[in-house]
Amino acid sequence: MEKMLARGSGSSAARPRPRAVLMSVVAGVAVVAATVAVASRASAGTTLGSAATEKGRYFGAAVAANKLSDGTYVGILNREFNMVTPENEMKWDATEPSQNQFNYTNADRIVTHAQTNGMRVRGHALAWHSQQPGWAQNLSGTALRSAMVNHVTQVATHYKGKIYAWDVVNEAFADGGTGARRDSNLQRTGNDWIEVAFRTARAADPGAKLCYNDYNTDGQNAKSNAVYAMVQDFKARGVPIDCVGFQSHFNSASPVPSDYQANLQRFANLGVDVQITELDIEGSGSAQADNYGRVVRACLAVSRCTGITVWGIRDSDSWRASGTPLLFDGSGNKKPAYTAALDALNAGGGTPPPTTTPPTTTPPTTTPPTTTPPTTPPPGGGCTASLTLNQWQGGFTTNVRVTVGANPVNGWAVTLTLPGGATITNTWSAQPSGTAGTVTFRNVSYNGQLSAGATAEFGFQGVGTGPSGTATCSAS
Ligand code: G2I
Repeated sequence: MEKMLARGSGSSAARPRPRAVLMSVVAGVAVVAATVAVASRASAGTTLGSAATEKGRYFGAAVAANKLSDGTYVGILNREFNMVTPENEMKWDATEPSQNQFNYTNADRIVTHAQTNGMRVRGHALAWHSQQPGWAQNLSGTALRSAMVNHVTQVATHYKGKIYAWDVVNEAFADGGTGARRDSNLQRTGNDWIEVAFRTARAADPGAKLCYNDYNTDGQNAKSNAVYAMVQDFKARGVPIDCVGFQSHFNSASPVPSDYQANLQRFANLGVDVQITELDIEGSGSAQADNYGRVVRACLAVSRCTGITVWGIRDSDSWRASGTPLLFDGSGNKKPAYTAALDALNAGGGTPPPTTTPPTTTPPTTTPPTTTPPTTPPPGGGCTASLTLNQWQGGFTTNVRVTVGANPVNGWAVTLTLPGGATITNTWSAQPSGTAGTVTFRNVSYNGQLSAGATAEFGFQGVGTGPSGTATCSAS
């Protein structure tokens, strides 16, 4: 108020001029009105993130690691958004440029930025036909299937506990009216590649919501019907899936569908969360603003629509920059579309915010641990090993927990026998003696020295039937 008076009263501040007095009175009325409003309903959010939070949702943006040094960009990101999706940095070509050589540098920068600034992270994307590294593009059959399982396991394990939701599989259905799967090297490994990816992701990070994500599925059509049937089937058979992402890239050729909300709702009715994951709407002015308002209202009207992510921050950051599809202009100014989105978030009504049910932490198809992990260290030194098996048609992942007894150890070895026909394709955090039959897994350099009662975990995956039952553990 003092600033307003100073600006409005020119050189004479001692005695307010009539206009300044009027402003004081108007401001006083505004304060009273605001107080009444606060008393009757939740206060309006002043940013996209805070307004969405008041509706029990998040508002996110796709973020590029190389823009985190741009002050304007980071200023808007930190002020407005409370969820981030790495735009390219978690994709297969970025995280595993050579087979089994992982590079998390740029993705880690985004995750660290998010954590430091109180934002959550949507992981994007574990298995996708596009943006594969060259070595994966050249694989097929069992080799590609194993590489995919390894990739999902390694990346989801690296980010375990840090990801709100993973786009486990992206864009696996074809466009057009067939409702068929998209042809790709992954699809040619067998129709079950999607459920294998989901089961593998669940085994690696049981706390992350697992999503299927696609475009041109925003309204009811042959493609979204096919995704719907897949989700329905996964739910019926206990394949772990928690959410469906609707990319929502809109333009004049692909406008916001009239049945957008109804389509979100029918998926939600299958028992999954729905999310708007890559929103951008080409255009400008009030037409663009109206469309953004419609999208936000559709999400708010569906109680299991847990949040909205826009695919970039400023128009100049967009993959479709020429279509000026985002909420901030190239200089970082708020566009009418921003105001429409914020106003829609702040408007009354809508259904109650979604319940924040955590994903089921036990994969429905996971065999429970064959030995109960000891709650107290085994007496008299040594170690014990417990196995958790995640089995699917044709393949498995086994996680092993080593627990040290009453004396510290310098190393450990776990021996188990694989059923006939089973072959290990990949091991992490241990060194195996072989790939079939009776195999001994020894500690690697960083997890051999353990204090009394401490635990270490390692795992392996393979084709065929995985081992269950007990494993012997010996300490040195
Ligand atoms: O295509 C829009 C999106 C559709 N849904 C899945 C998203 O992952 C996808 O994102 C876009 C990124 O926004 C682009 O930034 O995916 C494109 C690739 O499919 C990304 O473009 C690529 C360029 O094609 C590359 O030349 C470039 O090296 O971005 C790379 C990194 O800047």
